[in-house]
Amino acid sequence: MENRRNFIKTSALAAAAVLTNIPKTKAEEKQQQIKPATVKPIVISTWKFGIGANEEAWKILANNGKALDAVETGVKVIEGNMNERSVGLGGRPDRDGHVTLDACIMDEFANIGSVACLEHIKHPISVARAVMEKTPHVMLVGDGALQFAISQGFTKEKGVVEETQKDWKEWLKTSNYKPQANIENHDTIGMIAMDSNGNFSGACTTSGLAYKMHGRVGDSPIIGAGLYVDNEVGAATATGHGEEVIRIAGCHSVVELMRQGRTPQQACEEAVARIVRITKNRGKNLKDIQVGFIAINQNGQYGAYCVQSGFNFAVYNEVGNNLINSDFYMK
Ligand code: SD4
Repeated sequence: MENRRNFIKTSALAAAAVLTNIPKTKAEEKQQQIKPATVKPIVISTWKFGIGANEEAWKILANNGKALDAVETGVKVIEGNMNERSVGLGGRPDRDGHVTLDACIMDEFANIGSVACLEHIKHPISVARAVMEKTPHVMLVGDGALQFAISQGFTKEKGVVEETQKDWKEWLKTSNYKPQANIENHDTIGMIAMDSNGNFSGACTTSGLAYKMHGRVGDSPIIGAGLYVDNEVGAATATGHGEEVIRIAGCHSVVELMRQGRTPQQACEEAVARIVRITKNRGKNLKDIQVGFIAINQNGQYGAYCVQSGFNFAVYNEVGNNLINSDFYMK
C-alpha cells in the first residue's frame, strides 16, 4: 500500500515537472518581462479600450472586491461610451439599421446570464447579470430580453445615434457584407478577472459584426464560445468573427486546454491553430478571418493569440495597466 502511495506521489510529481517544463512560447518570454510580485488580482480585456475598462475594474479588485463586480463595472465603461462604434448603443447597426446587442457574464460558481439581439438598452451586461441572478433561465433574446430589461427598471433608450444612421445610409449604397479583419480596430470587449480571493469571473459585450443580418447572434453572448470561466482552472474570452469562434466552442476549448496543463498562452495558440486547420479544411481563405483569444489561469499567468496581426489587449496586475500587442499566426 505504502509503495503504491509512493508510486502515485512520484508519478504526480513527475507529471507536474513535465507540465512546468513545457518550453515557453515567444509570447510567454516577452510576458515575463512584465512580471508581478504577486499573482492576485489580475484583470485582462480585449483591445485598446480595455485600458480604460481595466482602470475601473481594478478599483474594485484592489479593494478586495469580487471579480464579478469588477468585470461588470469594467465593461460598462465601454458600453456607456456612445463614441465606441462596436460596443453598446453607439455601435454599428445591422443591415436593417438596428443596433442589436449581445452580452454574457459568468461567475466563479458557473452562474451564467446572457442576452442576445437586445435593442434600446445602454448596459446589456447588466441585463445579462439580471438574467443570471433573477430568472430561472440563462439566456433571453430579442423582444423578450427587452421586456425583461424594462421590467427590471432598465430605461428603454431612443433609436440609434446619428453617427450610426449616417454610417448605415452610406453602407446601403453598396450593401456589401464582408466583415474585414480588424477593420474597426477595437471590437467586442471581453474581460476576465481573478480577484484577491482567487475567484474568477468574466464578461463579454458587443454590438456584433457591423451590417450582419437582422437577428444574427455571434459568439459574444454564448457561454463557451465568447466567454468561459472555470474556477478550478481560469478563464478565457474572445473577439473577432463570431461564427469561427462558435465553430470550435472557442473559450471552452481554451479553458479545457489549460485544465490539461497548457499555459494560457499555449491554450490560446492551440485554439487558434484549430480555427486555422478548420478554415483551411473548409476551403476558406484565412486572410478573411480574425479571431483573438485571451486567457488567465490560477497562477496569474495570462496569454493571448490571434489569427492575424492587429489585435491587442490590456493587462492590469500588480505592475500596472499595460497594453500588449498579441502574437499572431499569419506571419
Ligand atoms: C461577433 N465576436 O459578433 C463579435 C464581434 C467582434 O471583432 O468581436 N468583432 O462576432
